[in-house]
Amino acid sequence: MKALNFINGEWKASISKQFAPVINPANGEAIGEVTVSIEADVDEAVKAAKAAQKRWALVPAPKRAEVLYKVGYLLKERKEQLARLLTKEMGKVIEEARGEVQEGIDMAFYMAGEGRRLFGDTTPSELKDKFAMSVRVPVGVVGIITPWNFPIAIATWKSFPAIVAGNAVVWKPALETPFMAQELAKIFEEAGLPKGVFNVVHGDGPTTGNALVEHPDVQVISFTGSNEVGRMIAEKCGRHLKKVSLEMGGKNAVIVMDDADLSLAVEGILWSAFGTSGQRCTACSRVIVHEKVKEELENRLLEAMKTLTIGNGLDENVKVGPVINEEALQKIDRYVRIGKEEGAKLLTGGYILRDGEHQKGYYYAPTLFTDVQPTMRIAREEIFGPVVSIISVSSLEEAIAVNNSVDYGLSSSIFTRDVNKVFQAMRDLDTGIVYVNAGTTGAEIHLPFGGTKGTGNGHRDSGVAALDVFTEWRSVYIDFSGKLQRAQIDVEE
Ligand code: UN1
Repeated sequence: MKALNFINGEWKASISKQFAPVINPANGEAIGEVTVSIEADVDEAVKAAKAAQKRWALVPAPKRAEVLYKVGYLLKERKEQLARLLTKEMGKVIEEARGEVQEGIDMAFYMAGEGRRLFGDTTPSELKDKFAMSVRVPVGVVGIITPWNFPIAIATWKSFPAIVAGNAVVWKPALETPFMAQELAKIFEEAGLPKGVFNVVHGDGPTTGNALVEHPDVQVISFTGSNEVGRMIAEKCGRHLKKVSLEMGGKNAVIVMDDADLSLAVEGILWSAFGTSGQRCTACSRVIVHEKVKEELENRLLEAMKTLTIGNGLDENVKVGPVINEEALQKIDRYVRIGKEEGAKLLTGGYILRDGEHQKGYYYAPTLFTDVQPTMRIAREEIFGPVVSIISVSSLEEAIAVNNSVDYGLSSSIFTRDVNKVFQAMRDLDTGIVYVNAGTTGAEIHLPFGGTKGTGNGHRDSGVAALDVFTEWRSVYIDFSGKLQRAQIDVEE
């Protein structure tokens, strides 16, 4: 299998002629290769996008939406096939891969519906015989840069609203997971999207991603990835006065109060901490527990973690798949060492699996630390692996303060049966997403997705909020008085 660039409706290798191997993290085997692009490829894609966008913007939005409906049906038809390929290139277990493709399907139908809305506002004018309104207009060429952990869903959150709003897209997927991009481009092609409206350029961040960020004809950058890279992109976009939307991870906590349903809390923690092997921006990596139920929760968690079968995600019985590569394994392991050095108590896990069938892939044992202090690095920094830190508190106020003490603000959750605590948490937890009696993962696509503080820069993916990233407001005044009416001057006192 070869992943190629998709530029102006044509499949082509990069001018560089360079290819990189694509590795299945479950067994270390190469499943194909991907073309590695340079600036000239990006420039070609942007030029094509720029020309196509002018025509696309003139297509009525409900007609643009029809393409998205077709995309939705094609995704639905191919759900199983796509999910299997996704598991092979990224490693997540098949059930979650199906869930990820489902997110894309949901996003297609949701955004197709927006094609008949794209609401503006009509506002009273201060003057007689005059209409005032604001309408959404497309921004132009949108550059999308996405990570490997959700190789198709995140791209749909960004490209579907961009396209329905009348923009053209140049997408740089992660080099680790190029085949989902390939499949999405094919689907757009089959759905009849005009050439050049959706383009894919494979490559690395420093060259290909950077070329997109620096290109003068790209008006918006929408990025999901690390905080470090996001900040660099924001600086560059700032210099070019380019609109930028950033989603950069989290240090998400589940709060368990002393009145919580502990069985439910254990299920919620297990799913959101070890699903996708902890490699979600929304993954639970802290458990903030009331001291009265700490020991019981720990025991129940330890018991439940024994049921986590680890292996190749294509096996339906496997609950935890591999992490993406050796570098990720080493990073997670480093954090475990840091945790031990900081004085946290390791309850289980804390090692790389090197036995039998695990030997060839990249597997990390689900890991639980307790007696963690909120100031420790393992409680503050994003590990992006199956590692959870338990922090004990004595009140809801303290739990909220600990939750809010990190630099990130993506997702949080509280398990409690007390309605007053629910509302207090909803008001005071400083995150873009708050769950009550559920884990920290599982955001639905018709709600805004993103966070506060180091998680982002105030924009949101998904939901109707995504349209704010991909449109500009145009204010229009229509005077039918037949006279020159001067605003602020010709007003009756
Ligand atoms: C991510 O990890 O970047 O809410 C996205 C969730 C998923 C999306 C996660 N729907 O966990």
